[in-house]
Amino acid sequence: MTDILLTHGYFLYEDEKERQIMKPYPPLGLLYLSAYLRRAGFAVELYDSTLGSRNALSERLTSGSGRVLGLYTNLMTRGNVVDIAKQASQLGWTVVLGGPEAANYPDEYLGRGADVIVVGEGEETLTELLPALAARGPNRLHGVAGLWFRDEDGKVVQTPARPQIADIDSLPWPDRAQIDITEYMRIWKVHHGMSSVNLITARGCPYKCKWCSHAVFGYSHRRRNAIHCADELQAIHETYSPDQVWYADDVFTMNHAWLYEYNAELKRRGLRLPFETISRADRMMKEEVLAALAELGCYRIWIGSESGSQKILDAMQRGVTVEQVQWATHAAQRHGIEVGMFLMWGYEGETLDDIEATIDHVKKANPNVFFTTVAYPIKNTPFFQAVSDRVTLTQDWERATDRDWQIRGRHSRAYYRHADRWLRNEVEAFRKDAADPASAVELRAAATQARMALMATADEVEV
Ligand code: B12
Ligand code: SF4
Repeated sequence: MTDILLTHGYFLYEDEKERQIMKPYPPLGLLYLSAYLRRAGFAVELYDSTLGSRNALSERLTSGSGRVLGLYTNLMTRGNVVDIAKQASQLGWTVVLGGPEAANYPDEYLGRGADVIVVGEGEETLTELLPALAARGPNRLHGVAGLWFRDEDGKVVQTPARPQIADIDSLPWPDRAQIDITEYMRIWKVHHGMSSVNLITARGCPYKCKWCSHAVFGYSHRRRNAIHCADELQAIHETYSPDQVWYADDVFTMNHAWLYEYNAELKRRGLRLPFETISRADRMMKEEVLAALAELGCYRIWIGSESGSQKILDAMQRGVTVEQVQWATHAAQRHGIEVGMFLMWGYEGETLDDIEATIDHVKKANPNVFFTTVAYPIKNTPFFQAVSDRVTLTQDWERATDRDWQIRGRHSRAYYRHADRWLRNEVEAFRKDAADPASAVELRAAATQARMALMATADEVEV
């Protein structure tokens, strides 16, 4: 009999936006758990909802023959997780939640089908929790660290925090054999002409950007041994032969000595797989780092640029300067690496001047691609704490996400849509200036119009 059925609440085929993008990746957290629990002797089943369907999962839950359901949660999948947890609970499953979202809302989830919430890394906690559940049920778990649960009187209890896994090299690699990696690769190939597989070389980030969730790994940064990472990459190459990989680390270039060692090891093996990854500009401020990235096969790096206003970057506690982002962008491009940039509108204190500074910054940096988002306060982040007395949800908690918080006094979503149009037209005009001056004039007119529309909505604020 299965000791635990692991799954999550994300279904690619329900996600219209992602169906346009079609760059799905396997759920690494669940794959890590599966590998660890199997090694410890547990019978683990994994249902990968990304490529599955609600009906198939529902049938699996109905067919019984399981005892414990483990669900990964993040802020986007709340509604689905609640539906699955409620159904499973009614069918007699003990429902355990983990991942970055559940521990932010213990009362809410425990009141909606969940029996236990695991805080932080799941490997060691589940290894202790599964036998404890079998022996004592879900209401007498006081001795197991890293949990939220309800005791026999219905009181919500939090057990002491579990220390983080000190040696992450002791962990087995993600259990990729349990899911259909080739289907992910097929989807990639059909839509992008290249197949891709993900892996991570470190856990956690020590930086303190105020809007970023550190719910799982805290402020630790634990890096895997470069040789072990090279072994995993080689195994991925030999087993699946993807055209590229994605290092899903928080900050891939955090440790330069590690980067050079990894590069040397891959060179020694003659292994070079093109890849995309994410980093911070201040960790890319050396030509050698960019040269190593290029040698390793990095063809695109994503930088969290967030704002072109130093005042806003400082308010975010980002620890980066506007000039660093511009330098790192140009330097990466010089080394043949494309730059993708993430930008954020509407952070606390942002004024029209700051928006203008951001537009000016994107023109100066001129990344190959950029995405914008309106800042949203994730529960238990310093940003959330700062605005917590001004936030409201206009929908039921279980149908909303942390992206739906309205912040009293902040500009409307329409205002930021105009900011976006202004930015895109202005940057496009700047790019066309020399080659196609006529379209640059048109784009600039559209930018001016967007700016005026933004000014016209300046008094509309969230309530
Ligand atoms: C890669 C990544 C993505 C990829 C995901 C693709 C994929 N399938 O891998 C993409 C780019 C698509 C993505 C998108 C988004 N992401 Co993202 N992402 C990450 C990132 C950088 C790494 C994820 C990862 O692989 N981690 C490594 C594994 C080992 O860790 P893990 O998954 O947390 O698993 C461990 C524990 O959580 C726990 N655990 C996990 N599952 C379970 C289940 C059970 C039962 C138990 C007991 C324990 C448990 O044990 C695991 C092993 O220790 C994380 C940050 C991070 N470092 O984790 C952000 C992160 C998860 N993303 C985040 C966000 C906000 C998003 C978006 C909402 C962004 C957006 N605005 O659109 C979207 C949501 C997408 C969606 N529809 O679900 C936030 C989540 C915050 C929150 N409270 O939910 C994070 C934490 C970033 C941050 N620091 O703020 N993301
Ligand atoms: S945004 Fe990036 S650099 Fe900042 S704390 Fe989060 S993971 Fe670290």
